[in-house]
Amino acid sequence: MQTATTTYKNNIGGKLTESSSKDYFEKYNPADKSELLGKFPKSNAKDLEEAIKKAKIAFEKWKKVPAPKRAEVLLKAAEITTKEKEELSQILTKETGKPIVEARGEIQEVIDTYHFFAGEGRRIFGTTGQSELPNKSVITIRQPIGICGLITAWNFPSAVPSWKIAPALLSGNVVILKSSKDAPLSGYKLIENLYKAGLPEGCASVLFGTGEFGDLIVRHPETKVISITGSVEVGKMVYETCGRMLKKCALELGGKNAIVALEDANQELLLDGVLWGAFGTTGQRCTSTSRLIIQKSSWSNSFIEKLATTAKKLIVGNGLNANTQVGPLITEKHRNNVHGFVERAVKEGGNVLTGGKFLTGKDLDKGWFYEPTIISGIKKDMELATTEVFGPVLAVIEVSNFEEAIQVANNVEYGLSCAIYTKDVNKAMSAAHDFESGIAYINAPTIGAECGGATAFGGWKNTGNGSREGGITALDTYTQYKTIYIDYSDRLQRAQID
Ligand code: UN1
Repeated sequence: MQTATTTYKNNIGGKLTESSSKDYFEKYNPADKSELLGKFPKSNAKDLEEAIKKAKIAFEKWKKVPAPKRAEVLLKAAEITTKEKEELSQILTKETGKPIVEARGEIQEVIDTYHFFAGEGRRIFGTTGQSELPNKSVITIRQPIGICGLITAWNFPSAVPSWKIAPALLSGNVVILKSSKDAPLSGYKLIENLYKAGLPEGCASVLFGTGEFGDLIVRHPETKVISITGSVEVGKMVYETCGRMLKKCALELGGKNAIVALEDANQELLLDGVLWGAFGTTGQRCTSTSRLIIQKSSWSNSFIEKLATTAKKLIVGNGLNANTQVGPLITEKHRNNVHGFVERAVKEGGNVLTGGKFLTGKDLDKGWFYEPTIISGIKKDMELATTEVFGPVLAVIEVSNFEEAIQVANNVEYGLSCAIYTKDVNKAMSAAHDFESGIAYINAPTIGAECGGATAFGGWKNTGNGSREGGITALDTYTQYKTIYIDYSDRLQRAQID
């Protein structure tokens, strides 16, 4: 059946506006490459100028709205998202290929993020200090910064933009989102729902395009904060530009995350954890488990065999089928990239225990499906042990003891998420402290970060530049401090002199 294709427009400050480029790109379903999901504008510099103009005007008003009032928009948006959860999840599955249960999880993450930051509207705490002088007070408050340029990836096109949008708006900023060209509709829906929730005109825009367009946002002198989720390579370029412009910048980049399995691990728990960590979201999370660092033991060989036979049974297919466990890769190009890693790993001496091939067959021919892949015999310095694949490929690295396991886990340029499976509390806590990563898990895989007060999402080393998302520390990206001195002595008091 032929259905009419929707041609989407830029949403500039709440108004659907045709791009002055009059040019469009097409977005297809990765599980069914014949299904065109929509045409999206190739936004250009003129569109950005328009969004900036509206954002500047909106900022002057929005920053003066009390934070608890700003929070009400997020609460309302959470309510709307809850009502539309199923529809938004279906869109997400069609755009990214992720299984529908995972899509529902991601939309829930948007709702949770809105709830959490709405609560922060009653806090956004600063600090109070003690003056050195009598009859004088000192307080430090947080204030918004201005227009925030938000650039996000296709793998979490709803949740990750919400991690940026919610704290940015809540603290009084205005935002311009570039939705990823490989998953543009989810970001479009996020902005649409914020306006349905009562966001004033101009406070948010969504534009579309490639990295080149993203670069225009980064370089624009009126964007005062840049937050980007993407590759290390792109992150370095963005950081350089922001550095030259002294612009605030938050980077959330790649990962090469490891599960360390010690000889006393609960094997059943480990099996489930590794499968979920490595093949959930088809390995396309920056937190995906891409290395299993396993201590040689009486059971390690049989465990690795069992892991491979269980991975082979995972149901790969269209994420809209309720029984699908693993979806497709996002594009043909990405599938070729992933396969390239496998081929090179084999050349370097890796043994493919399962997978390593494109999946073919009736429905599988329709999309970019790839077999869940496990490769053993990987040594700590090989490409597959050190470079992010962003696909369903798990490298198995055998080690002799706990110390070696930690060394191998840390032997990468990235530092996002590491996990340890053990019943020994001393080793578990030592590992959690010694992992060079922003997130550590004990007896749980490397994926599935939550949002809320105690949580902070972000990485060490080349995974980022110290900023955090998802929890209260996200406010550090979107606020600047001001220290206010109140002198009620009615006389000149000279600090450090009188
Ligand atoms: C990402 O892949 O960019 O912790 C984010 C997780 C998810 C978020 C992943 N909540 O796995």
